[in-house]
Amino acid sequence: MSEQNLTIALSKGRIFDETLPLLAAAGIEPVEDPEQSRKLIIGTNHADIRLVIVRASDVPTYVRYGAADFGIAGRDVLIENGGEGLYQPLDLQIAKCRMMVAVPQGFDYAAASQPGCRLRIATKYPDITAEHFAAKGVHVDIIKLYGSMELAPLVGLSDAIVDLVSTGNTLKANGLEAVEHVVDISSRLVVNKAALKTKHALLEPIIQAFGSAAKAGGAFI
Ligand code: PRT
Ligand code: MG
Repeated sequence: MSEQNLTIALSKGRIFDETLPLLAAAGIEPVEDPEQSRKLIIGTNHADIRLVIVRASDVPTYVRYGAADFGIAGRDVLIENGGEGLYQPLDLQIAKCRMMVAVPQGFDYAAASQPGCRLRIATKYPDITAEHFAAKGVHVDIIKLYGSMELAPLVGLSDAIVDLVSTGNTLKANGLEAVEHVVDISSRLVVNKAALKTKHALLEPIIQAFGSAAKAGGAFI
């Protein structure tokens, strides 16, 4: 009998929802729904496995420091805020979307993004944005925002935004259009490196179950 416990860091919303079938495949069922309960620590049908509910961008931090043994984080978060020090064995192919450049409909992006041009971009992802435009030879003034990026070009804060797009409905509702692809995004399993060794017997079957359940293209990486 093992006396070890496992703590899993997840964010509410789309990642939690899309992780439920993966947890089920590993025989893990949360006893409460974080959308209904205000609790941040949620038990499961296993006395030794619990979930902690954190902001999406905080998942890597909890796992890196070992406050959670593993978690699930978007590739956007891992690229921008750093996935260093984390073992990333699986692309789960959940919470998929695309990071795109978007502008007000009718804005001549082709002309405005010639090499040597200067653009003002609002985004939650300054590092990814800087790298994208540096590769194109376009100068950018980056304005860091924490949400509602779609508003920025509508009120003259920026020429364009770099944001995540899934259905495209949010852009459309705000008179914006996607004009350039930056990177494809999906969510990954991130595992604390020490836990991988010390809790290997507990973790390995879960990682395997997630890998098989993420059949829609889930890939060991
Ligand atoms: O919301 P909060 O500020 O707490 O944090 P968060 O936005 O980082 O978390 P959350 O739960 O909203 O997203 C978690 C992860 O889901 C992200 O890190 C992405 O990897 C992934 N994901 C997948 C998305 C989307 N699709 C997505 N569409 N994250 C955000 N969006 C937003 C987008 O920013 C835009 O505002 O949804 C809007 C666009 O959606 P459509 O369908 O209208 O195109
Ligand atoms: Mg959000």
